[in-house]
Amino acid sequence: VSKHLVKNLVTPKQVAQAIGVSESSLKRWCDRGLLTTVRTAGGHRRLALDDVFQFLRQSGQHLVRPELLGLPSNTGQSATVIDRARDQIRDALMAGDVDQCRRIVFDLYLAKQSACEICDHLLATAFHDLGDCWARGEMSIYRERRACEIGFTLLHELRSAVPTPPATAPIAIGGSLESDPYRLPTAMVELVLREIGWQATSLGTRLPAATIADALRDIRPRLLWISVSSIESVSAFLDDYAHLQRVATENGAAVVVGGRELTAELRQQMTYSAYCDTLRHLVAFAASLTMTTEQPDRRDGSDQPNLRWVDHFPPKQEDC
Ligand code: B12
Repeated sequence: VSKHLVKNLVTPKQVAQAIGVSESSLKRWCDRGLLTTVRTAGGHRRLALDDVFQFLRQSGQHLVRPELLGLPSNTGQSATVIDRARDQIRDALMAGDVDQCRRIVFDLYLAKQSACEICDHLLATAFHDLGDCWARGEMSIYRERRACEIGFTLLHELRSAVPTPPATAPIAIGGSLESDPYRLPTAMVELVLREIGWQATSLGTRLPAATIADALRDIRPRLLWISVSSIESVSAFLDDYAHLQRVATENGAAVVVGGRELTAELRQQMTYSAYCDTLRHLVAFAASLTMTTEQPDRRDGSDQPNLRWVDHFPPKQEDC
């Protein structure tokens, strides 16, 4: 991995060789606006890695030397359908084969699967399987922990591949409360919101409610997510959550909750803008928050005022 990959910038030569085209072809694509170049302080042309990934997804160009973009050299040779990749990634996670995992994830991503689908249908499912293996005593704990580290790395890498949200994009923050160490769900929420153009930042796990309240006041996001995969004391959780929900509402943020511990019984004691049991539901809800444009009423063609989708403020309770 070159020093530019660390900064998520690649040279035109790297990209041309990775795709197997001449530098002049690449330059033509840049001139036609298919790829954007930036200049380094020293005046050299560079391409942003997320831009290159979006170009590859849209153009369907194959990588002949994927390693030049930091991907395993055999990228492009595994399944491009999630169903087929599921068993492969579970086995690779169990074996601690990070390169194979990366290849599976990026092959799917380059074949236009969304990060959201990859998280919901590939990674989450693989981790559920790993949990079942662990529970049956068929897998030593170190394999599970190692798989988590790999999962976290992959989410981070996918985060670099999705387009960087514009500075004007709505802001979302979130994480898990004090008794909850589960890192993958909140990292997935961040990734998926970024994929649909939100400036999303996961604050991490095991957060005291007071510090999330500080973040709400300091950052004033449009959306707060709380991921709930583990609860030590139900009453402490409900108190913390109620406090946060109040602060969020006072600061104009919708609250989205999700996670395996949120039983129907628990949810009945909580107020939230949306409960989502998959990331796909989150995408639909987040999109509804930003849907403010005039929608033409095509039903009768009359000159009645257009239907207008407005922000859900004050946030209303909704099960997505
Ligand atoms: C990895 C793991 C751990 C790791 C986590 C490491 C880390 N830093 O993240 C560690 C080592 C901490 C751990 C510990 C324990 N674990 Co554990 N763990 C798992 C495992 C294998 C994967 C968890 C995971 O990340 N899944 C992937 C996520 C992404 O999937 P998900 O939670 O379903 O999330 C999806 C949706 O729910 C939704 N979603 C989730 N959150 C949110 C939030 C929002 C806002 C939205 C919109 C959507 C959303 O989107 C996601 C994508 O679809 C699970 C198995 C499983 N079924 O998940 C067991 C599992 C959860 N663990 C289990 C157990 C028993 C434990 C321990 C009690 C073990 C022990 N004896 O010490 C401890 C408890 C720790 C605690 N304080 O709670 C059991 C729980 C059983 C039960 N009925 O409660 C499971 C189910 C394993 C099993 N099959 O038995 N664990």
